[in-house]
Amino acid sequence: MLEIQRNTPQVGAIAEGVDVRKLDEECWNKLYQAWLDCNVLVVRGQNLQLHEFLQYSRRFGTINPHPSKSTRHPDVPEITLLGVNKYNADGTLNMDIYARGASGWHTDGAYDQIPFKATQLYGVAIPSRGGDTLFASMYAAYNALPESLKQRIEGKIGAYVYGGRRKHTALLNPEDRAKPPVFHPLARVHPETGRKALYFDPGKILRVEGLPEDESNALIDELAKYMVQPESEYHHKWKKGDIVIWDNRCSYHKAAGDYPPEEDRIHWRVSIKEPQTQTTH
Ligand SMILES: O=C(O)CCC(=O)C(=O)O
Ligand SMILES: [Fe+2]
Repeated sequence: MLEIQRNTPQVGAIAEGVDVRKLDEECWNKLYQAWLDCNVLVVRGQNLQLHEFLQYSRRFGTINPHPSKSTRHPDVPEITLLGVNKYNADGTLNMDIYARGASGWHTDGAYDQIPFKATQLYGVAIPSRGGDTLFASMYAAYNALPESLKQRIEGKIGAYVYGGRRKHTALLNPEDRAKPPVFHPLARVHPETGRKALYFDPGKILRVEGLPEDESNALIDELAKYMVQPESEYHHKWKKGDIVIWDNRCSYHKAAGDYPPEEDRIHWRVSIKEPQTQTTH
């Protein structure tokens, strides 16, 4: 029987006692609502083939192949493989693969005009220690801003590219590295919950539109201090067979990136967007 435990007051719901291949409508509605309420939904104990993971993922929206072509599954481009091909030809650790998602708190897909609604991971191989995924709430970040800062960002637009100010594009093919920026408001109302969130990503933002460069950088640094509110954090400790989905419209995340490199840590990942007709930005 489906049991959902809400993990912290703000982020993380853990569901057990359900097989996502055989969900009735009532269970699905409960899972989806828990996800909207808690930003991150964990479903434990699954045993899935690739096509079953894709089928379940499509219930959340449209799956888009990730722009990092070299890390796509060779036969199924909608699936990104995390933690595969971790070693370079000379035997050194490829940090772009090993520490993917670990360089800072972020939200996925801000470099797209329609950013990712959700990212969903399925745990295929889990190391004996380390390798957690950390989450925090963008609603809590917005609520924690002083009133003056809320007013300063109201109506302000951020410009984003994949590599951000550091131009970190190692996982992109050369022909995909020079895309023009896209634009998103810094304070964003979630299209399904109606709650306001601080939407920005220090690793992908280029500038805040309409500000001189030094002021833009100073504002980005100031906002970054509020991204992670301690009471809104959830640290997920992976078990094989876990599915974890996070809402990129209202949560930040980061890989801990601290597992023994000689051990496998492998996930299947899908990037999910809102169907075009539902977008509000
Ligand atoms: O591997 C992880 O724990 C998360 C990595 C990440 O940032 C992502 O998949 O978007
Ligand atoms: Fe990420």
